[in-house]
Amino acid sequence: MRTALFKSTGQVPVSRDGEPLTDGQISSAVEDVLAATQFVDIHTHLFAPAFGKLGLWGIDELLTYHYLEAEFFRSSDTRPEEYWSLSKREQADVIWRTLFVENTPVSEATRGVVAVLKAFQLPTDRPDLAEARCFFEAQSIESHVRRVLQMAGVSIVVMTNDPLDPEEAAVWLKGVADHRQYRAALRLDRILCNWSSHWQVLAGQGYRVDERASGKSAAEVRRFLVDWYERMQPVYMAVSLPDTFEYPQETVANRLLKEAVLAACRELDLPLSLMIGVRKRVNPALRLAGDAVGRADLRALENLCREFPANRFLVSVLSRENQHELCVYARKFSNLMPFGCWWFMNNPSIVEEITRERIEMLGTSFIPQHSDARVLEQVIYKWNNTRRTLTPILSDTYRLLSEDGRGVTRGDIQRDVTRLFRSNAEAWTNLRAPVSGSQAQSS
Ligand code: FIX
Ligand code: ZN
Repeated sequence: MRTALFKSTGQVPVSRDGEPLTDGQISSAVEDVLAATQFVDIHTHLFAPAFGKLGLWGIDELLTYHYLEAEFFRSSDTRPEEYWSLSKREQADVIWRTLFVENTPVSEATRGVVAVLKAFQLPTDRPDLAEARCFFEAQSIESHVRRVLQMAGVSIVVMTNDPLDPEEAAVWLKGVADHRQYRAALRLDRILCNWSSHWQVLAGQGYRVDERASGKSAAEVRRFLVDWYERMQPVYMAVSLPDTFEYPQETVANRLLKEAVLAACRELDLPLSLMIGVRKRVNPALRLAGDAVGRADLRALENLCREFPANRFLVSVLSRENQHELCVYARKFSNLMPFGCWWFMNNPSIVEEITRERIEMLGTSFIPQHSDARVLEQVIYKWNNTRRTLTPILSDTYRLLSEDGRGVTRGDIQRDVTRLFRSNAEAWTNLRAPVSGSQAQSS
């Protein structure tokens, strides 16, 4: 089947909106519409060029992606501590040799690197990285970003921005130009999941907080969030929560969640993104590659949606077993928006199951995917894989509808794909609001 790669035509093929499509026409219409529609990438770890070295790109970063590091340790005798002592280039070389030369790159993450090389017409079977390095080293980041997002069919990328990361905070405090294709998301993990190690940073910045988050602490954290809202103009606030997350429960984190974060989100009209189910560092030796998954008790989410009907919750769960429950909860709470097939879920076999059950239970009222890209060029393979996986799913859906008695037009398909991959996200966040930063870069 032709891969529905994003085409740079920039316009949707002429639509014969009024004519119901025949079964034979449905699949190619779905493929065309997916290929020609620019998507919003609602969650990534990418950074706009103005953030300098915080933004990862190029072949060495692609190969040292923590997904590939986890796979590397399974196919090499190299011990983690030996690997961590290597330079970035040496790490990339040993991963390339082990996973792409000595073994066939059949996993999702290795095949993704192959797809990126192919997208730039680079050889995908060389014994070393010389030619690829030469190509990426010749790119200038501004034009490379434009080209990569255009190849991926992505118009807007939402970053993950941590005001308590000293390196990133310094960039924001110096003043950073807006980029029309990147928007911020205010990340709260250090506040909600590691208060004991970070409350002093806020105290040091003049916020009257203490370790037990007593007294005015919650109000002061809310003031901290509003201050960073002014700087970042985030489209949502976000936190990744463990599988053990419970609500209600008398904890400092839950008090700050309720009295500072949810209150600030209502004040600023922002959704809160909850990413639930991670088990951090189950194997610390693998560092970022050492995280795993646990099934969460989603009654915590049920309680939050019911107790805070004026808040909007943008939710992704990491356990496959939690996906069906998330769909059911989305049917019960219209302030709950499921999004993405997160991390260990972002594999075609599981994306297919999750997406089919979401369409069956939610229609088009959800956000099917995000890339979670950490390295710029990953959006190329992650989003074209999404187009490839979604084509048969949406085609089957429309064929069933047609069989059951309602014809489907290209206009229907365009409306649905736009809702799934753009307007659901835009309606839930500030994405439609123009960035009001100092100067929006022209690029
Ligand atoms: O919490 C998160 O945003 C996770 O997506 C990351 O911590 C994780 O490392 C990742 O990049 C998964 O794709
Ligand atoms: Zn992420």
